[in-house]
Formats: sequence, C-alpha cells, structure tokens
Amino acid sequence: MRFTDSRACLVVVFALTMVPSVMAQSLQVVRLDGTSTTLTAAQIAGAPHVTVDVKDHDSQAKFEGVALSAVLALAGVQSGGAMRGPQLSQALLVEASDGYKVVFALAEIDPDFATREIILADKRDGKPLDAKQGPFRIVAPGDKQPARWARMVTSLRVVAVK
Ligand SMILES: Nc1nc2c(c(=O)[nH]1)N[C@H]1C(S)=C(S)[C@@H](COP(=O)(O)O)O[C@H]1N2
Ligand SMILES: [Mo]
Repeated sequence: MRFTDSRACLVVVFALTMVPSVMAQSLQVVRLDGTSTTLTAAQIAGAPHVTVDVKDHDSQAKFEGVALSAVLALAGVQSGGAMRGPQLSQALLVEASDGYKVVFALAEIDPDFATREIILADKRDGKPLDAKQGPFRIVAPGDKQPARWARMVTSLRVVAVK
C-alpha cells in the first residue's frame, strides 16, 4: 500500500513538473495593436513545412520549419503584396526564453519583397529540437552568421520603428 501511495505521489509530482514544459510548447504572436494570438506547437507542426540545409559549425544540418511569413499569416499578420507604406518601417521582434532578442524587418521576411528564406524551425535532422534549441528556432540561411538564429523562441512581436 505504502509503495503504491508513494508511486502515485511520484506520478503526480512528475505530472506537475511537466505542466510548464507543455505550456512552453507554444508561441505568442503579438500584433502591432497589442492584441495577440497563441499558436500551439501542434498548429505549427500542422502548417506547411519547408526544409533548409545549412552549415552549422563544421557539419551540415537539415532544419525543417514553417516560413516566418506563414507563421505570421496564421496569426493574422498580413504581409505579401498588401505590404506598403507604414508597414515598411515595421519590424518583427523575436524573443527567446533566455531573454535573447533579435529583429527582422517585416519586408525582409516577406517572400514578395525579399529573396531570402527565414523559417521558424521545429525540427533538426528529422527530430524535434532539443530543450537548448526548441521548441522553435529561427533559421535564416541568408545570414552569414547564425547570431539571429534565435533558439528557444517564445514570442514574435510586430513593432513600429518611430
Ligand atoms: N535564445 C538564444 N538564441 C541564440 C543565442 C542566445 O544566446 N540565445 N545566441 C546566438 C548566437 S550568437 C549564435 S552564434 C547561435 C549559436 O547557435 P548554436 O548554439 O546552435 O551553435 O545561436 C544564436 N541564437
Ligand atoms: Mo554567436
């Protein structure tokens, strides 16, 4: 009996410790007006994926993910042909769970403007990203340095440059 009780207790403790990690498997997208949408890892996993082959240090890595423009579209942030005027001075602030932040101009993300590909990766070499990288990581193969390839991304925030 005692054994069963302590085992049940362990299961409960384990389940509780899992809650924050499950909750962290989501991405907040904040629009310019301050309203936001939370996308679940399942929603992102279900969106059309692209694959990019990149050099990581001395080896090759295959990242799979969703085009950043498509992630924004899932949250109702318009880009594409409709982008003009004030939107050209807007940026996307990418924030990670360790406080790391990077920005991309919205026009830079937009496939109708830029020839570069920027993705929100959720897999590397066929496997989900590990805790140090995931659940989501920016991969921008057009950057010669991987410094903007933010790991552990928690939010994407549209901001206006004044
Ligand atoms: N969240 C987060 N992402 C980050 C960083 C960081 O400190 N925090 N460092 C960046 C820098 S400077 C580099 S060079 C790469 C390193 O990626 P790696 O750890 O996969 O080699 O991650 C980038 N993404
Ligand atoms: Mo770096």
